Amino acid sequence: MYQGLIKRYRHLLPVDDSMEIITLNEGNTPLIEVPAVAEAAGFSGKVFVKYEGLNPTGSFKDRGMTMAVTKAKHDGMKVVMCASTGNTSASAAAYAAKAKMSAVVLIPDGNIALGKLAQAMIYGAKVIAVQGNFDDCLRYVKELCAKYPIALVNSINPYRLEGQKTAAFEIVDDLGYAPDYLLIPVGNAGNISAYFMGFTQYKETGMSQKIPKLWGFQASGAAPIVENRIFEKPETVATAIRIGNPASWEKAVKARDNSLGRIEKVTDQEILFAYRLLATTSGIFCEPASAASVAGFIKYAKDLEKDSTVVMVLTGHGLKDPDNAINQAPEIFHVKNNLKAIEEVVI
Ligand code: AN7
Repeated sequence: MYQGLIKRYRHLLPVDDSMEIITLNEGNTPLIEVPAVAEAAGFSGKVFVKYEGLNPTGSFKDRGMTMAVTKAKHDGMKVVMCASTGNTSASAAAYAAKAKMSAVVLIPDGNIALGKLAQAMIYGAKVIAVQGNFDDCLRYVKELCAKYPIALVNSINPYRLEGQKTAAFEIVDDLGYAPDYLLIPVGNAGNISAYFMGFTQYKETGMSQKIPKLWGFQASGAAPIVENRIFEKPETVATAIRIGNPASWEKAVKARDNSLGRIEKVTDQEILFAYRLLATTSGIFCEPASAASVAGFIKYAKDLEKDSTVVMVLTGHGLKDPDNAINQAPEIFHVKNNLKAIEEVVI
């Protein structure tokens, strides 16, 4: 029986037998081929999505959280805390509940998707909506965690990236080889750094031949790494990556450069086009931030080597953000309670 990523990859993770593993059986997410997306972009190679929305709380954050909360529990901490655009708060709240710890989450008031807010609340976290953006929230969290015995579980906690790197292992294990390219959304820039760690470790331990080129994508209204400047007022429909001053900025630049990759920007319009395309052509529903990978693929497919293998990371589930889905979809039909009315719409 599958029992989570720590158990599966413990020989490659900083854990020892004295630790109680806090897990919700995260990881082991499917790699799904999406030929319709390849075709839409006029690309001849093999194209897959790594559907991280199928983790227990609906995002890749669970990979990092199983590690960070396991470590915090082992260290005798009682409280975990994070700043979040939504997914980290949902994940922290769930793993804290599992660990019998409490969670405090700081979110930018009015700028997180509805599903994520619902999750943090129902898992029992103390939810603090700050009249500021993510970058402000992270600053406060760092100060409070330095002052009190509270475990910080944002991705500046090194255990987070250790857990997240296992997605790279799974991709190589599933394909049987390392892909040529990995395309991924970039917000706080932890995940692209984690994939680089994972692919590097697999190469160094002889589990794969090479490190894929890592191509990161930021929203054009929140593109600090692409433009090499802090965005004081980041704006994008993809609220998960509405971040103006990423904590793992330098690590991400290193991941980009050492993998011979790129970090580019995609507009909200391109993100939403990709979001609908993936759903309507492939039956896969991700949240807008995740569609930045697909938008980047469509925009830059012309620059990818012919007949190569591409993996796009879908970081979060579409159900996280029902408001955007409803806004982007065709109207529904409202009808009277009789067969005739329904028949008119059907035929
Ligand atoms: C769906 O939850 O930063 O570049 O506070 O939720 O590692 O930050 C979320 C980030 C991409 C960007 N896709 O990953 C948070 C948070 C989704 C996300 C990212 C996030 P990083």
